[in-house]
Parts: sequence; structure tokens; C-alpha cells
Amino acid sequence: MILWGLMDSPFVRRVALALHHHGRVFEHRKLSVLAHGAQLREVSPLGRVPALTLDDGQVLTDSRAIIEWLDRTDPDRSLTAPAPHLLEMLEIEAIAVGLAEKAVGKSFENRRAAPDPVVLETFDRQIAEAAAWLDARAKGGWLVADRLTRADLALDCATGYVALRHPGLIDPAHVNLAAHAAFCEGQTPFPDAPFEATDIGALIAAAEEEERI
Ligand SMILES: N[C@@H](CCC(=O)N[C@@H](CS)C(=O)NCC(=O)O)C(=O)O
Repeated sequence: MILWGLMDSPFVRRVALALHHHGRVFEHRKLSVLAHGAQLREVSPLGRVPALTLDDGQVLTDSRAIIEWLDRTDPDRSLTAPAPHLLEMLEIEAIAVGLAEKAVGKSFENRRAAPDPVVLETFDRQIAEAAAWLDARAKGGWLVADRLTRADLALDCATGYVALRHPGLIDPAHVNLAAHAAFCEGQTPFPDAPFEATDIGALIAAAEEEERI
């Protein structure tokens, strides 16, 4: 099994954590969508990460699809909360994944020669409102069902990404988000797959240099 993508992606980290939780052995190829687009488009048509090449060569993309497949093929270790917690878990997971999407979108916008202030402002508002919504549901423990679920992976990876790439963007008054992150980072499997701050500019320069040679 091969996991594609850098460990500064909240979605790649979420999948890496799910793989660790399910005890799957995998090779990790840390390629960047910005520096290694052509290679990643050979893996999957959108060239997005995370992508997971299965042992039979099939390729799954999208963190939710990958985690669903992991859960269904190993139901005893499922990260999906059963009823009556399912709806709450899905609700929180969706808002946390959405927050991460907006935070990644802000990073991409900031890389443009002339970032659009209206787009950046929209991202900031969406992130702030999602963070407030999530803070009202978070605590220094598992979010639902008194155990690790997909919602915890989504929330910890989302807030961790914002702390890494947009420090200070989440209101420090959201103490429940901070408590949830501190709790998760002390639990299995979070320390097995930490965020890695990659210098994307240096990666792009190295990839361009390699192309020239
Ligand atoms: N909803 C997707 C989001 C994946 C995503 O946005 N990945 C980013 C990297 S962090 C990416 O590949 N962006 C390039 C693109 O979408 O073209 C998931 O959960 O996996």
C-alpha cells in the first residue's frame, strides 16, 4: 500500500492516522501537488492528495472515501461511530473537513502573485464561523461515543493545519478546540503521524531544477 502526499496536508495526515489506527503497513511517498503535479496525475486523474495505492494497484482518493474503505474492510477497528452517535459524528466531521478545505484554499490563494482580498476574506470568515461552531461541540476528550472516531481525526487535523500554516487565525478564546487538540496529540495513534512543515517553495525550486537537468 502506498500513501501519496505531504504530511503538511490535513487530509493526508488524517489518512495516515487512520492507516496507523487500522494497523496497516504502508509506504509513504511524500510528494507535493505544487511541486510534483505530473507524477501525482499519473497516480490519479485529479493529481490530488491523499491518494492511496492499494496492494492490487487500485487507487483510492479523498480522505473520506479512504477512511470508509479502511473501516469497512476492518469493521472491528472502525473509526465510524455507530447509532445513536453516527449523525453527530458525520455533522462534526463535515464541518471540520470543510474548515481544513478553506484553510488549504487560503494557503493556495496566498501563493498566487496577487491574492484576491475578497477571496481571502471569505475564507477567513468561513474558518472563523466553522471554528466557533466546532468549539461549541469540542472538549478535552473524544468528541462522540467516548472513543476515537473520524470526527476527532478531522478536527485535530484541521486545527493542527491552521496552527501550522495560519497561526493565530483561530480565535485563542476557543479553548475547547485547544483542549481537544492537546488531548488527541497525547493519544494513540496521533504521535505516530505528526504534521511536518514542508518548505513548498524549496520543493518547487528543486523540482524545476531537476526538470532542467
Ligand atoms: N476533500 C479532499 C480534499 C483533498 C485536498 O484538497 N487535497 C489538497 C492538498 S492538501 C490537494 O490535493 N489540492 C490540489 C487540488 O485539489 O488540485 C479530501 O478529504 O481528501
